[in-house]
Amino acid sequence: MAFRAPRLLSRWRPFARSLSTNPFFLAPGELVPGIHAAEFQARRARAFELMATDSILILNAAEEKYSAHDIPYDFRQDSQFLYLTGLEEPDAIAVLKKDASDATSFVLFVRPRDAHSEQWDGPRVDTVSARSSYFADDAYTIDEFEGMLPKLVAPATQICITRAVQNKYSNRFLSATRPLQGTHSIQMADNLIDMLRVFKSPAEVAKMRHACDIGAGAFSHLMAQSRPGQLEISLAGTFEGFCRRQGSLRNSFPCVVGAGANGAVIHYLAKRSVVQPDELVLMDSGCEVTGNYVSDITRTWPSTGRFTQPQRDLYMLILDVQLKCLERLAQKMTQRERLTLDELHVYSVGLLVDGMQEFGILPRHLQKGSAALDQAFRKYNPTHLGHYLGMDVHDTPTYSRSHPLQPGMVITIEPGIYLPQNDESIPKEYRGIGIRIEDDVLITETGIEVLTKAVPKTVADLEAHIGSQGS
Ligand SMILES: [Mn+2]
Repeated sequence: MAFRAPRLLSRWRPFARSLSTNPFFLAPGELVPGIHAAEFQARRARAFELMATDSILILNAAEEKYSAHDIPYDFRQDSQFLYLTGLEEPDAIAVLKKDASDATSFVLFVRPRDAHSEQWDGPRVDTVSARSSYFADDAYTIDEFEGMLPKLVAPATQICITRAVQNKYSNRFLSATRPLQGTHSIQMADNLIDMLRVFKSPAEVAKMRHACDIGAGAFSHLMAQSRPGQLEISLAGTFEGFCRRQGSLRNSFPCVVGAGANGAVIHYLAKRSVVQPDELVLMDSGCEVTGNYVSDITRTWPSTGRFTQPQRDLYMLILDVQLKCLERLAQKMTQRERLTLDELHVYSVGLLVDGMQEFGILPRHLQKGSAALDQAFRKYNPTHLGHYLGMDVHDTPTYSRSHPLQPGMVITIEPGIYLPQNDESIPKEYRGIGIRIEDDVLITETGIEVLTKAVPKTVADLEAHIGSQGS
């Protein structure tokens, strides 16, 4: 079935929300809005199935980080920890234990109650609620972890841990596990959890849809107000303000907003320039809703709402490649045929290379499929077509992109081109142009659903939409 380009909304629609609805409201039994404690229990049951007999899996909560004395960064829970526990507190450790007879238990270590700290920072989950609300079989305070760990481990127990952000583990965890390093093998088990996380449950799909709806609404909103003379950082601010108003907790990553040649810098975070007339603006941003679920969207548009000819040439190429990739994906998924992200990437590179040779950006004499042509291409696009998306932006990184795509997965499709201003080997009119178009796509039982389709991307829709609302 051919992919039908979605009808695009010319104006963003605010989400209807009465004063009584709060996106942070927890229904009885939920640990994260929309996700019941029983779902976390079911996830642990699946993790136990994948774990070896006589093994334990130790999960560390994220640590609180500070930007200056006494000034904390916004706390974001470690996604592996959150996925299996539902607990959004720092200073916690979860242990999933499967003993030699395959009996399983879930042990939580949480912060001790502390009236002084709780007066400053709010109430804590204690060992009682760890059992009653989080369904821990056993619960202790975090300072009991070092003493308890040897009791959870038999001589032959396989110890599994997960990656820490920037490989930084807490001193408590390091000193508790150090004595075991001589006697036990310690394995990284992220692949085990990634294997589960890559498939989204219905509750998770609803969270992904929520993050994508808010992100898409924010893009449509800020693009309608976009005009030359704006600071790059102001577009980021408009995005963030819209998302916070809709109940998004934070960005999924710092906004990338690049005007003109800044757009050719793939992860341009500086945002220190002013948008000039006849420049393209490349914006890559996403938001996060409760439970760590994120969106990741990129659009590129002309600052005045009108493309120059060279801009239009390249924009049409990238748009065409993006639509063809979506169409191929839809076809394969509808027919239940095998397709991987890597295969779709290779397909997109073929199309991009053809177009870039046509425009004289890549040497026309280089043979299709040759190493020289591939190398030349990578100079202007070193990125992959897409990645898995979920509780992290570059989600489930241990789950290979050579696995077939299946229902329940969410991926990005984001072809691009990045032509440096100072590269004299490319035609002058194309120098300093950066373009990427990125949508988030859910694989369904019957095909695909583009979760971010409400954001304009065709030339006609962009021309009608950019600057259509004053700010
Ligand atoms: Mn992306």
